[in-house]
Amino acid sequence: MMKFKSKINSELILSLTALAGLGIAGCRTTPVIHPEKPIEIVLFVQADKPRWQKSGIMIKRGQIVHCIAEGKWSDRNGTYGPEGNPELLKDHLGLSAPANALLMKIDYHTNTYLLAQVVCVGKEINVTALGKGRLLFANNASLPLGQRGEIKVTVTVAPDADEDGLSDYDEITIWKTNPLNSDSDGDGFFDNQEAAEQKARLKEKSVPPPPP
Ligand SMILES: [Ca+2]
Ligand SMILES: [Ca+2]
Repeated sequence: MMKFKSKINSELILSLTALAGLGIAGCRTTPVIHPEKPIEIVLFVQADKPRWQKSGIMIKRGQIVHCIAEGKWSDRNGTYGPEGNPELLKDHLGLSAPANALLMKIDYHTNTYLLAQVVCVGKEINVTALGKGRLLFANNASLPLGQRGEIKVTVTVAPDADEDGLSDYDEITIWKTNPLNSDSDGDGFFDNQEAAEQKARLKEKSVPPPPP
């Protein structure tokens, strides 16, 4: 059963966008919709480099950074995936990160200070950027030397005009919600909550029932 009460088609969204644009023209922070499909960027993160590695990707505030990491790396204790070894918990840059885990952060400069904001850890991440800057990756540098291998990371940076955690592209093409309204049907639940709920339901259905 579809939860969404209002299915807004793309044409209507474009009309609404035009109206919204007229209504708040002159406002300094008028959000702009980017309906085009975001580009995926593939890069490799080395396991034996303890420093933050540049991805060459610039992030703006409000964009969604989707990151999928795959592959393996090892240290003298074992071989791990991007999620690391959850039994070796370390306090890393204020995060309780699994040892050897892939870490991602956005770093940006002001006039005199370097501000580092660690945004996530793990093998699949979807976060909304709270600041702008370069996207950097690192393994967990708190492990002893001797790590080797690399992990392939696929990054998609997608604009999110209403900052509800769903990209403009996904709202228009998948969820049929309004990319300028974080609660398109006005029922008090944000679009990303409703999308996550629907995804979970679809996943449940795809799992075959246990044998009798
Ligand atoms: Ca959105
Ligand atoms: Ca809603």
